[in-house]
Amino acid sequence: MTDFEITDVKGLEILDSRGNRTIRVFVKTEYAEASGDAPAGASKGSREALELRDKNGSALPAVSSVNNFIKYGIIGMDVRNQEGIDQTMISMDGTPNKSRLGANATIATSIAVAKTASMALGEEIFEYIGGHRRHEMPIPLLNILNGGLHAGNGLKIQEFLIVPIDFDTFSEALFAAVDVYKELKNLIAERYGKIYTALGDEGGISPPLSNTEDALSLVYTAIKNSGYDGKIFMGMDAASSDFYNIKENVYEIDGIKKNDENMLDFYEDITQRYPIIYIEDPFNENDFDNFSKLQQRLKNIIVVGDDLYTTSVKTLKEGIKKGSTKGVIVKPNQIGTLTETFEFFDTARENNIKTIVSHRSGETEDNFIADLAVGLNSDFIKTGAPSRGERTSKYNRLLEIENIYNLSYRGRFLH
Ligand code: 2PG
Ligand code: MG
Repeated sequence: MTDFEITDVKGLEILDSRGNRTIRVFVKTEYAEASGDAPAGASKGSREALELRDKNGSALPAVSSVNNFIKYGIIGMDVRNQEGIDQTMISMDGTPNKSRLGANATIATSIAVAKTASMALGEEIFEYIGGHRRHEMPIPLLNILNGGLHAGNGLKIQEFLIVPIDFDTFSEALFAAVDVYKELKNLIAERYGKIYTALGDEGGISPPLSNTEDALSLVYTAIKNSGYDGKIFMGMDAASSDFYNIKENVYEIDGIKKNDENMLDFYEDITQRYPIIYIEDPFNENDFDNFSKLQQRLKNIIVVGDDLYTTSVKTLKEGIKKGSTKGVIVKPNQIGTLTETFEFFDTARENNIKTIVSHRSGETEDNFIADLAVGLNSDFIKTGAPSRGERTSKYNRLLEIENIYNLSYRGRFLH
């Protein structure tokens, strides 16, 4: 037996940040052991790999898939052979969407494998993932005001993001964004009462608004009041499949129905009046053509595909052919293994597409994506508001990495 041979694999049920059950997997070698957790989305793309759950939401079927199948497929393999281990799970599963083993089972295992390998080698996870090349700190996209499926208010746009660009270091950028977050909380308390500063699923405030314009104006006011106009920019994740009426081919937003042309005009209008640099999922998940039209019209904005691509190379290739987006969301659990996530990331990079490593709305304290973002040298990381432990665990790990390794901040170099 070598020091790197996998000696045991074990899955168990744990809770995510919404109180839903999910899976944690431990992978063990002679001298190292680490775990990986599967996060879970609320506004999922229909092409995402499937989670295994029973009808009551329990993750026990995924646990059983780890303890009764995956374990026996990968025990004895070299933990550093990420690709071989992921390929083994892909072959054992044998379906196009991980529906037999469950993408929650495979991604938690895949993450645990990478973490255990880095521990066995005595390396930081981000170094293990990215090698010893020069790393930089990603730009955080902070979701400070929540709507859509992540909140109980009437806002149709799911996420109102702030993007701190013009700062020397990651920590300066993050702490400035925190000022804006707090100022937003004050503004909402003043305007609507403190009771309305309740938080949504990703830690953003979810005030009782139903109009996009009101939300945009509140966020921009908070940026200006904090003195960061011109340094901190705005973004949004429309997650528009969730307010798309497929029968009528319209988007139901702000109390009216908008067709494709109206939506294009709507995005153009708000980008002229607010410092918006980022728009995710502006059209429904099958509409590559309107993504392309928007990207054409708004050349300086990063239009981003999340539900559009679901971290799948095959779908990304269609978007590349059509020039649909300048940015892609990278969510390991949408595809189910790290190897496939790396392939997707590399395809985006090779095509000059901006990369955004992202959390899910249902998260755990596992801070793996912080190392993933730095390891891959992604342009951005999207991991919620700077509050709630499952979000701050990622920010705190990024602060730790910056502090120890003195990495420079990408915000200065964004072009
Ligand atoms: C998104 C994500 C994360 P969910 O749409 O980008 O913010 O939400 O995990 O619910 O799909
Ligand atoms: Mg999204």
